[in-house]
Amino acid sequence: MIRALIASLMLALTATLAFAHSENQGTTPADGATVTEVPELSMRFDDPMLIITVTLTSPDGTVDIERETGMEPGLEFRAAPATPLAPGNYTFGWRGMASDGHPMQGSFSFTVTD
Ligand SMILES: [Cu+2]
Repeated sequence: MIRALIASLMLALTATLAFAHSENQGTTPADGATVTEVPELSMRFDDPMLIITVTLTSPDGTVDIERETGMEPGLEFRAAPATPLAPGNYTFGWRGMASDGHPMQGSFSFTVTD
């Protein structure tokens, strides 16, 4: 009985913490979008997020990107491809830390066409 009570309390606590996390409010390009060019890669959050690492990958491997926002937590992250992206499917992955100190990660994908 007590064990079950503790388990449900921990579940409730976990749910509360999950809600406290910053949420990704959208990306450019949008997740799943098909675009003809990618002048900028950006992500928006509802609470400051420290973005620690980002990677852009295509089926051919990792693509160089240049980070435009710094290493301080922010509501928006911006980067740009070092060179124009060739047609193909791309996935942008990131790791960071929410303002409550929890490690976070996510990704979004898009397709570039001629
Ligand atoms: Cu958290």
